[in-house]
Amino acid sequence: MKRILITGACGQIGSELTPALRECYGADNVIATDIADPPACLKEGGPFKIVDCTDINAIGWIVKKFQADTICHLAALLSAVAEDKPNLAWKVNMTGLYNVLEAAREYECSVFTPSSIGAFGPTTPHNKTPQDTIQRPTSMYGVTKVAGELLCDYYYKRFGVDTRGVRYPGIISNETVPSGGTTDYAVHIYYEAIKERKYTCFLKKGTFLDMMYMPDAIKAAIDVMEANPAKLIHRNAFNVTAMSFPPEMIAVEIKKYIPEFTMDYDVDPIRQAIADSWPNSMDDSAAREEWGWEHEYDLPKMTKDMIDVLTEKLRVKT
Ligand code: AKB
Repeated sequence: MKRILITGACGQIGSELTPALRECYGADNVIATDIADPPACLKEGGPFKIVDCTDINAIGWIVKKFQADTICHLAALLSAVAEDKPNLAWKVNMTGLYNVLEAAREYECSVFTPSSIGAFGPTTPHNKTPQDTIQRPTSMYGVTKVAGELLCDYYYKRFGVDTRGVRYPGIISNETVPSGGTTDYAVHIYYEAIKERKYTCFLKKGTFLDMMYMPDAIKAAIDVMEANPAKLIHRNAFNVTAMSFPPEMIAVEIKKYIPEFTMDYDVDPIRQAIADSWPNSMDDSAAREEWGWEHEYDLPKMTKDMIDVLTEKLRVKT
């Protein structure tokens, strides 16, 4: 039976991965942690503790006290905010991961931690980006993601810690709005389309990026953690993707449900430069071959679901 500790549980992924793990493994076996106060559903759905992963003693203490055997380490700063606050990004993304790996080594836990398309850079092949390829990112976020991938490989090889991970693309979801990321526009656009019938995009037309709907992102995390280790050639940082599109393609899909929707552009040079350095589309065949990764949602199916869910949710709120 697993005893899972989650860091960054109040973030975009954590707020949906936590209930999914509680459903799979039992609410009492999954402790959510964050530095932020949790929403009621996280607090009431199972154990919750305020824990700062940059504090090595706090992480070690909670792992020991909860008798965790698995850590899902999600606490991290996203790309745009990391560019704005590189010192803090290093502290949260690198010190936080190091502390988690040390606790995992001491208390014999396995670790799932996500990497990102941000681990690639301008010299990486942009189309069908291979699993193993050039990784010379030019953002602080990317630097921490590549270093994190390597650190996880190191802890596996050197200390036998069962580390696993995926390189997530932009994740689109309707529970918690992401902030500080480059792919956030692909979430904001749905909220604004429903509320305002218009959206101003901070990335320019033609900017292709890999994306994934949250239910697939949750499935990827659980499937890679459950994968048969004997079949894994890679361990950390599997490319996983579900779709690739530029902003104008989401707008076309949204217009099928909201015909009066319009989009214009006010490009943010920082986020545009980050997006331009990332792949247009990744090759995720290693994940498909080694642990049977399969996505369910493409752009039309996701758009229908996002519009249905958010129409209901935003109506309730107003
Ligand atoms: C970001 O935009 O920073 C993240 C990511 C792709 O890692 N969503």
